Amino acid sequence: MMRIPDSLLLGSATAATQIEGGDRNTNWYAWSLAGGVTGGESSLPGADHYRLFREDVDLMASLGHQCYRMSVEWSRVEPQPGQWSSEAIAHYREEISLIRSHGIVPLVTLHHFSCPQWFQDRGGWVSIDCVDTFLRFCRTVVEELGDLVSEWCTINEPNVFANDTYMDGRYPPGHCGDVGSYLRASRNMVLAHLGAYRIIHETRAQRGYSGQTRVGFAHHLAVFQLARTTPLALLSRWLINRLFHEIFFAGFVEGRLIPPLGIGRPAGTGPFCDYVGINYYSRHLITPTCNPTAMFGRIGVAPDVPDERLTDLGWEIFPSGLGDVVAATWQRYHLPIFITENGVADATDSKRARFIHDHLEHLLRAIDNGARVERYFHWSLLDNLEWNDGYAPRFGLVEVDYETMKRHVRPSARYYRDLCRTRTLLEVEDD
Ligand code: IFM
Repeated sequence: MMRIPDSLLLGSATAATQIEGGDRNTNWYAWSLAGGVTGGESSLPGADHYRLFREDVDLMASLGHQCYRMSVEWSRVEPQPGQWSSEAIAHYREEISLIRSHGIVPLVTLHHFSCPQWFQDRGGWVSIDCVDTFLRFCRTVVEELGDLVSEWCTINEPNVFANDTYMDGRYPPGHCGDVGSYLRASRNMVLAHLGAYRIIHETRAQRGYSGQTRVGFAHHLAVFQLARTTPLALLSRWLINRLFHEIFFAGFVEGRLIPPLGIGRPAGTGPFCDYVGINYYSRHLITPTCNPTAMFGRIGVAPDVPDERLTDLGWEIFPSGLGDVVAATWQRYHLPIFITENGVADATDSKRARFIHDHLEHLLRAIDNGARVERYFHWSLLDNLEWNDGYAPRFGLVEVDYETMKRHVRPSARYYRDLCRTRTLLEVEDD
């Protein structure tokens, strides 16, 4: 059985809007009221974590987690432009202190798909002053929480966010095929990351906060597969890769704007990232199209993938892809890697333990081959609001009964707990 090196901390990840509940200031509240979530569900209940956070932190500690990725909700901390909520800040201070009291290392995300409604009303990530507005929020959060948090994630999955907001219409304000906004928002998020990187380092240094400051972002990396390697298919994959992966690697990690985002180095010389965060879920089959509003390719699943290798959302389970994206990212940058997300929608919990085992197996092989991977955050600690897909997809190690908000530890969470405790990739007992 493979050993899990001590340098790799194992834990779980969540995001505020998906679990906290009770926030009417987030843009997801209005979006859900307007029917943006499947079945007319509301963002309001979440998993009631804002109220139950003490219980949830105890739960993650009892499950042996060594690190925890969470986000702070911008709309709670800054309910009106430039007005800061002392209640929200005190809440997050209490939650993070509790996490640390269990010896769990927190990683805090500053932007995870949601924003205050007022920010969206002003144009969101395509507005003229969005970067400065976001940086004002970042500065306040780091001033208020920076003594408790040394590891930060500026922006979660800028590629998925820009795609689902401006190309696919799934996230508020729901534009479809708006290539101009996709590019403008992506460019603004690059600039926001570069500014936040500097602010977080400067603020923590000026205030003498302890712990090594580490700032990165969470990049969603997909494996793209072609049915046939025709010249058109190869071109299509190149274009999708450029628009979905490369412009963000260049911007966030290298501090470079590359076409079609722009040209140049807006923030001088680096570094611009202390680690690269990878969110990995699946492999996608690309069918070429000449349509720029579909990024020149339609994404799907190969027809020969059997049911047992599909998640409840119909995504292919493809564990070797994690090893491949980690190896490629390590080769390219030689920066520490955090697996900021990896998980499966699996309501019956029949696939999750095997999913964890197989992905970790490929991750450990990549580590054996030299990649420096320091965190693995399983997505997710709890069942949660899967954005426009509502509450039906179940990503949690811990099941949430949405009628009672009671938590039930799934068998896979116990399996994962045993990995955390034994530091060994234990075999899965299949039924
Ligand atoms: O739930 C999301 C998360 O918010 C971002 N990454 C992918 C997850 C599963 O779709």
